[in-house]
Amino acid sequence: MRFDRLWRGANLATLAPQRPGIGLIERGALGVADGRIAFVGEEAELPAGSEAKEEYNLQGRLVSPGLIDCHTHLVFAADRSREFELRLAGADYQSIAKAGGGIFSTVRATRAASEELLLSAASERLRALLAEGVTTLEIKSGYGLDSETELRMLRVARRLAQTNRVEIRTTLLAAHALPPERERSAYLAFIADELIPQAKRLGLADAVDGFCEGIAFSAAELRRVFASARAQGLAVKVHADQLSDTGGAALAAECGALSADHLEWSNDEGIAALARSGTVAVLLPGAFFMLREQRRPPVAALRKAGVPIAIATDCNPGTSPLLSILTAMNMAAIQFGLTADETIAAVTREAARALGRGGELGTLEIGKQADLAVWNVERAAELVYWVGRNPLHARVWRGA
Ligand code: DI6
Ligand code: FE
Repeated sequence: MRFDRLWRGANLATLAPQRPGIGLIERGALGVADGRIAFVGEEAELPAGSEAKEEYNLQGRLVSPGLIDCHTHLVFAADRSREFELRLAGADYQSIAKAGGGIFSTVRATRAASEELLLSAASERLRALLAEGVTTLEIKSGYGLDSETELRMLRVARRLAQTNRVEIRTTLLAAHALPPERERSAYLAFIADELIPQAKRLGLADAVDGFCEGIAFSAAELRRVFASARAQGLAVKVHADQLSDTGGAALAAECGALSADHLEWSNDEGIAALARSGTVAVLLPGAFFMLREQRRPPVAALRKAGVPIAIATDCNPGTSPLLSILTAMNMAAIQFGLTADETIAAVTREAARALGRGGELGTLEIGKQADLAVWNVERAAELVYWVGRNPLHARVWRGA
């Protein structure tokens, strides 16, 4: 076989579903051609006469699929450290939002920010994620709540993908909160009938998300938004049951959502429905940590029902100013009780599914995009174990 690049002497965390655990192959080799994986297996099984333009001996380093951060709000203006101070002094998140702070303070700042300013702020955040081996991420809008700013946020997300070696999936989250100047049903009609078709026409959105919560929108209200998304051929994602049980999981399943995210308060019927619809549960330990939540997502029930579990940073200025997917992994294991193997699958194979990219990304299998992370660790569990160590040795995107 002829490869563009060949890595030998690797421990491969393939995440191939037919192998147990993380699908470890010791003394492995991985060859790429035209940006895709062309060989993955034991070095001893490399076909005789294999040649590569470039060859590396990894001396026992671990190779995993490039990490996937499947839920971020990376594009926004201004931080919310002032509100953080108020919360440290005893205020709570929902009352700050009700008093016009919270999400709305970021909306005001983001509306006032130029595209270039949003781009440079988000670029810096993106660099932190890439430095930890992230090769794909999702970015949501949701701090504009008007067409001009929502589309500007999505354009920034698209531009980030043009200037960095990374894949970015974009999600329209206009249904994040009701803007103070709008009437509820008129705003929802505007999202469903104008903004979603416009974002689709401009090629700016891959998916549509909505915040199903007491302080945001009800399941009944979001149904109309998601129906429009489906009609436009866009995927659906749902912020579901984060602060209370509002039937978000069941709504996600009903709308054929790729993912239902947060899920701290999801009930048993909702979980059963997610299992039936094949919707991925995206757990967000950063928000749980920052809000000092007490109620954990129902990991045991999700596991028992066979719902795939992903983890993401939820990077946002209000509830999860977290720019480390590795830290999110440790938090998910410690706070939510995931095993190390589940945690690694949650930021690779399952995160790819949460973005509708499971066919192309998230495992080391022949034919998939050659997005890899090479780690200075002997054992994969170290990726979950260390807090604040970044053992990334190299990041490979599309084979290079
Ligand atoms: N859930 C969250 O935790 C964030 N959005 C959401 O839907 C918080 C957004 C913010 O406070 O800025
Ligand atoms: Fe979020």
